Amino acid sequence: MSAAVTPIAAAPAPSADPGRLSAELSLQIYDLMLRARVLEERLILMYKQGDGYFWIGGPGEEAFNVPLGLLADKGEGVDHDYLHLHYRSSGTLLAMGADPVDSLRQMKNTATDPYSKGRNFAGHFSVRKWNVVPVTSPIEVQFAIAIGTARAQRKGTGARGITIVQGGDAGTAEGDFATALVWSSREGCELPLLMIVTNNRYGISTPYVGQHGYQQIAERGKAFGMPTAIVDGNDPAASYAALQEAIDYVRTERRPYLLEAMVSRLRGHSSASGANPVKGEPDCLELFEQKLEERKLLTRAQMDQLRATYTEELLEASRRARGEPQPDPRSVWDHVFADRNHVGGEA
Ligand SMILES: Cc1ncc(C[n+]2csc(CCOP(=O)(O)OP(=O)(O)O)c2C)c(N)n1
Repeated sequence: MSAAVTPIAAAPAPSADPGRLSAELSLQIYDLMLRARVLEERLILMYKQGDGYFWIGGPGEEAFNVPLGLLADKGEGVDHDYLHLHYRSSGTLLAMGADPVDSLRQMKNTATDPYSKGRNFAGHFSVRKWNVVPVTSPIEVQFAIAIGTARAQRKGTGARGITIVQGGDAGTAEGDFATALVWSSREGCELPLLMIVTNNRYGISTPYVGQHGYQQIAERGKAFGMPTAIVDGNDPAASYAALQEAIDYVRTERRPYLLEAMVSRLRGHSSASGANPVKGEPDCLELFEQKLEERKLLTRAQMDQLRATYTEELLEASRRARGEPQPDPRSVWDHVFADRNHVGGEA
């Protein structure tokens, strides 16, 4: 028996006037964007000074990732949102209330790193009490993993939370992305899954045009009957509005939604490509600062002062992190599934 095909939902257009954020929300978002940027700058410096082995992170994604962290319903279990994030999600974590010092600990691989106990590299968050599922280094696998939590929250289960999964544009070429499109949209089994693609138009050094035969990744959602939207991820007001609309839809309808945010990559791919400032990319922080000045919400001097304060605080914190202990070698088998008796560890 052939099932009726659900008509393709009209894509909610990015709002022509994404709305001005209130003064209070503007200042809150700015503060978090600035703190996220200064954190990434400190992490890069730590890497360059030999206090870490690798850097990857989110300079250029703050205007989108901070609103995401503010809008997600934070908590543990199916009644709250599950977040399967990307390795560029520092702004989201800070907006959820993470302590930036914990990112410094992860960079220094200290035993005090709460995300991986000194075992993973920068940006690989994991927070059980907030449903932040461990960030993976293999790209895009989070899109297949997210199906699991979304199924636990599907219509009929009574769960109130939704599942949010985020990855980059190049990763969508992996089968995991198609898997998420298929599994989330099956008629009668739709999943409350918000799929987010933060499109910086590069996969390491592969340009977008060299990999995709379509203009926008969001277009792929239309074939699966789900609403799609494209947003300027360098604009926090537009991002906040687009995320609010997408999250409200998934939460209420318990069906999937594909949101593509156009973002910048301000320090290149990672430390592997130097992590140096990149010219010619719009900088969301600078653009937002101009708006705040125009609206007379902050002066240039106040913003400079705030930046200097956060920079100093994180310099101090990085010195403290440097003195914290490294993991005890005997803990190497903790938190892994492997049975130490079968892999040659101490009995
Ligand atoms: C399965 C897999 N293949 C290849 C890699 C190597 N790799 C790491 S990041 C990356 C590019 C990812 O680009 P994109 O998905 O656009 O995300 P971005 O890093 O640009 O945010 C690649 C190919 C990997 N980590 N995992």
